Amino acid sequence: MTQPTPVLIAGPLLPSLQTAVDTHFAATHYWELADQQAWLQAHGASIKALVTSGVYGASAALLGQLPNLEAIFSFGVGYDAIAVDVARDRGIVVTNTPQVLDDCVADTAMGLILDTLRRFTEADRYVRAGKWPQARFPVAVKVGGKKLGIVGLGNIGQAIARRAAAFDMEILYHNRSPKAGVDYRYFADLDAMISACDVLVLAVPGGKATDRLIDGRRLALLGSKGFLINIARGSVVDQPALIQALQQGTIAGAGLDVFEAEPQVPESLLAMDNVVLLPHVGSGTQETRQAMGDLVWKNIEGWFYNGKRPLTPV
Ligand code: 8YV
Repeated sequence: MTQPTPVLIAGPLLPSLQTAVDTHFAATHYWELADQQAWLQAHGASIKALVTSGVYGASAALLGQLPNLEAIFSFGVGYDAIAVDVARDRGIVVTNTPQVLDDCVADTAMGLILDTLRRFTEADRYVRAGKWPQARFPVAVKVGGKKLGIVGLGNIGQAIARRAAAFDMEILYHNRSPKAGVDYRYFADLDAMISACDVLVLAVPGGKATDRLIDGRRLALLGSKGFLINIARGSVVDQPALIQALQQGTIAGAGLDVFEAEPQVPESLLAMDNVVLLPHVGSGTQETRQAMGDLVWKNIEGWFYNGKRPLTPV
């Protein structure tokens, strides 16, 4: 009988995925190891695959201690936390979970747009605090008719555009090149789009190419009536500059599902009423997380049981 293949699991997975990996492989739970360094020195060379997520990632340092790694299977679409350059150089395949989460992430973006402009969460706090009998809650900002500027019109960006169009928003977008088959207004120049829009939504991948793309100067272009929505990565925004812009009224408000150093959210943001803060729940529904887990498993199957043919390599 052949021995099960040794794999490393970076952190706790969706239970059904974890059970599948534990059942079919000789799986080591990295997060449960008392001495990770000692374990890597003794056993790192035996590991053929790493199962991880967009959150746990796979650092260059970790990959350096897995010299015979063949594949990295990640739960999540974003792979900015995975050292893909190192993987490419070594011929290690990396897979992610595209498309299956587009709808839920776009729903989250739309929810943040509605909540941030209409101040629903703030209004909920107002009712709970018993303030309604004393005074009416102040009026908010209408969503319909506003210009939505989408940075990154990939699958998620397009799903956001479709939803926002149904709310009668006018769609503008900035992308490396115009998208075929859409009639939204294209801006080659990001600054020009930010100056033209009322609500700026970030739907680009994280990583070096987009690091602090939205800085203090660009927030000033968004303007005192403008709103920022981020469902991409905290790294895309200069967070201290955002906090300053919110404090000084340089922009009107923000809806954030992602932060610079998750799960830490600065006190200054917690103290503000004109921000809606979510704990990175963009893809977080039972259905979508199951679909993501199923896709991770299909990639594992494709690699190990179907001639090294993963379904969704990056
Ligand atoms: C997380 C995400 O990866 O897909 C992504 O890129 O940001 C999320 O779906 C997920 O929460 C991982 O646990």
